[in-house]
Order: sequence, then structure tokens, then C-alpha cells
Amino acid sequence: MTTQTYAGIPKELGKLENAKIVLIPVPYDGTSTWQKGSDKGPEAFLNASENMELYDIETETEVYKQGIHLTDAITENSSPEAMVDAVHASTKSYIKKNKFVTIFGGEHSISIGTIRAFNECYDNLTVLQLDAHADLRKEYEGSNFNHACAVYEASQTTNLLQVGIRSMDISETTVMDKEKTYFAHEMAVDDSWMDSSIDQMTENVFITIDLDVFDPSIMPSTGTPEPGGLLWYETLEYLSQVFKHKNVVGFDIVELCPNKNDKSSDFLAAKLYYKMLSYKFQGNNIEDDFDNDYQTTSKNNTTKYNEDDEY
Ligand SMILES: [Mn+2]
Repeated sequence: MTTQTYAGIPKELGKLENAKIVLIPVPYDGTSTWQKGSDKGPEAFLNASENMELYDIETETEVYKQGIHLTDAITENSSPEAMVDAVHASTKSYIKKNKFVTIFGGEHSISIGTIRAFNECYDNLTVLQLDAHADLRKEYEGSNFNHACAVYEASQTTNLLQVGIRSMDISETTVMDKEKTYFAHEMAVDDSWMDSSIDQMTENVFITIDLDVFDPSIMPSTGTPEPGGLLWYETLEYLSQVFKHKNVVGFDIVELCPNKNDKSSDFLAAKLYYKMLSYKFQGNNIEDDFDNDYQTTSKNNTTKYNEDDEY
């Protein structure tokens, strides 16, 4: 990594003890099937972030002043399963430090670990997946930890909502809950998907964004681009509504596959990340303590949360 702090913010604001927000980079690209390169995603994202204005016009805030701690990258890649375990352990450890935890991939299989961590710390978790692909295969090329399997576990253990889907295998239709799926071809002609999907969310929401949910015209640097994706302002409108109406407990962004001829995608990812933080902390004073509420919500379900866990 070339950066010492996220976006070059002052060192004091990047210290773990001063930061309400934690950013975990996971430069992993072990199972991608076609175009390699999402292992370079976190570095391109961080470089773009350093060249971005830190005042958000829409919310009139400077969210970096809440403190953003950039952790060491998770580089475990001895096997997809070991990577998922490492992501799970790290994510959970920062949730338990009462931080707002965010993760930047890497390919989408990293989300198996992030979702598992959040699901163990929050009751009745909704996973909101923005993605071109369903990613519902139980197994792919002999592994349960392939990027094509990114949300299979979430489909079994959480309230999974899939938004922007426009590519899948027929075998996935048996796993998919169509009531909770918003296909891109329907979203293009009917904007009721925003309210409808928010109505289906529980209070605690984890968001996983595969950048290929965006239209390739604005987000070409991704491993498997698909035509007919989301545009910038409709995505921001939707995300701002989700943050306004629900308790977003964390999020990850995956599948930035940088291309040296197209820097705009790196900047889209950087801005998207910062926008989401701005929506989350809009209305929070910098001096106020952050409370991510995991203990309160987990009290109702002690089997999910073991105080003896060593994190
Ligand atoms: Mn995906």
C-alpha cells in the first residue's frame, strides 16, 4: 500500500482509538474466472481516495473527522477457505471494538467472511446485495468459497435482498427467492423497487456492493461487466434512503478491477465509499460517541454471540 492513512487524513484521525470507522482492505483475487485484477482494487481505491475532496456537498459534512482507521491489508491466500476465515475474524474483532466496519475487496468471495461476522453480531440481519450477478451457487469449480458462491450462505442464514441482478445460471433459480430479488430489466421500467425493497428490510442492514451492479458506461473496470446496470444518481438516491430508514451496520465494496486506461472507475469507487460514510454519519456530531448497538441487539439471542470468543 502506498498510503499511510485513508485519503491522506491527519494521522490522529487515523488512529484506531480515535476512529469511529474502520476500513479493512482485502486484496484477494484467488478464484476469479475470467479477468484477473481485483487484487489491485484496494490500492487503486486508496490512491483515488487520496485525490478526492473530503467535503461532501450533499450532506454538508466532512465525515473523515469522525476518524477512519485503515487496517493492514488481509493477505491470507493459502486457500479460499483460509481467506474467508481471516476476513471473518478481522471483521468481527473490529465490530466488537464498537467500530463501524467497512471492507474493500478483492473479489466477491471475501463477503462470505464479512457477512458471517455481521450475522453473528446482529439479530435479524438483512443483507442488501447490489450486484449484476446472483452469486447463489452452493459450489463452483469444486469450492464453496468461489466468488460465484458469494451470497449462497447469506441466502440460507440472513434476510437476503438482491438488487440489480441481470445474469445468473438456471441452477440458481432453485435457490433464489424471487420475492426478494429486483431484476435490472424490471428496475429499468418501474422505480417502485426502491420503496419495495426497503419495505422488505429488517432494522439491521449490511450492504454488499459488487461494483459490476453499475452500468459499464460509468464502471468499466470490473471483472465481469454486464450491460444495463445502475447509474450514479439513482444509486445514491437509493442508498441515502436505506441509510435514512434503516440501521446500516456496515458494508463492503468489491470487484474493482483497475485498468490503467480508465481511472474514472477508481474514483467512482472512492466517491461511493465516501458517500456511504457521509450518509451513515450525517447528523452525528464529531464529539458524540459511536454506538453500533451490537451487544444490545445480540442480547436477545445469546446463541449467536459468545462472550468467550477470543477476538
Ligand atoms: Mn458478485
